[in-house]
Amino acid sequence: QEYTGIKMEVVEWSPAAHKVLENKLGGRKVFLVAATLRPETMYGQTNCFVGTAIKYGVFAANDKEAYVCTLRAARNMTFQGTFDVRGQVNQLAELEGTAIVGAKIKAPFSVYPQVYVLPMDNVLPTKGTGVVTSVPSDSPDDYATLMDLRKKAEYYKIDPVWAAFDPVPVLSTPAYGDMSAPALVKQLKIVSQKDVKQLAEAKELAYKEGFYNGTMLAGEFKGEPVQEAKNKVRASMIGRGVAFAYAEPEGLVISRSA
Ligand code: ZZB
Repeated sequence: QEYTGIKMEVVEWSPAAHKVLENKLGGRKVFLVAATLRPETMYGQTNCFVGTAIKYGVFAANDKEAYVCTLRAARNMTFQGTFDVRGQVNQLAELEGTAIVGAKIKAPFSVYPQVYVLPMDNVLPTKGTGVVTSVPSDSPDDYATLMDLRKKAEYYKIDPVWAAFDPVPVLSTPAYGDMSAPALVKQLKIVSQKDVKQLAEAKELAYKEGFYNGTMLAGEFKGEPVQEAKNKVRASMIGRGVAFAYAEPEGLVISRSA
């Protein structure tokens, strides 16, 4: 599975995370790394998700940068030229998902330059980096979760301000219009992130329609078919240093929809 690792620089930590990280970073900038298969949708990021029951590490990439992801992902990265020392993990600190929630981060290429980290029930610790960037216009899971969080901010222990960025159109498809996720959530009568079965189906439909029939509505490659824009956006992000290739070894990929 070839993902794109999106580097979301932390601008402001929650007080809990700040306390844990004090004196541990050696002056490094810290980035949450989100693994995505849809780089062309990054224009529509409204937030980022972590799992509240997941433990994350802060790993030194080099003298200037550190990445937040699962230990499992960091181990994979050590063999992919992501860190300056090959085969070796240099963990600077450990953070609970709950401590990362509320952090303010940069969302590269998004129409919203800075967004917040929110909790999601269905983040798998065994897939990608354990950090998921959220595009509620085109990911049914992200849309359903964002709506849950808005409806029950107190229950999810979030400040409503963190979930206030609205979905924006990124690509259009003949079947689902300008925003496939809300269209599919409605069509399949999905009411919350707990509807995992229907969400898996919605994801499949959104993927296929977006990839084969989608046209870009935002960004550098506006007007181009998604099939062509996908790798161009990826290359553009990598070229600007806001993303890198991240692969998952075959056979170890556990899909959320499996
Ligand atoms: C942004 C995005 C925009 C995504 C979209 C999807 C969509 P798959 O096909 O099952 O491998 N993801 C990544 N890591 C995790 C994780 N640990 N737990 C839960 N979800 C995760 O799914 C790959 C996608 O699942 C990734 O691409 C990421 O969300 C999420 F418009 O990144 B995506 C129709 C989907 N649209």
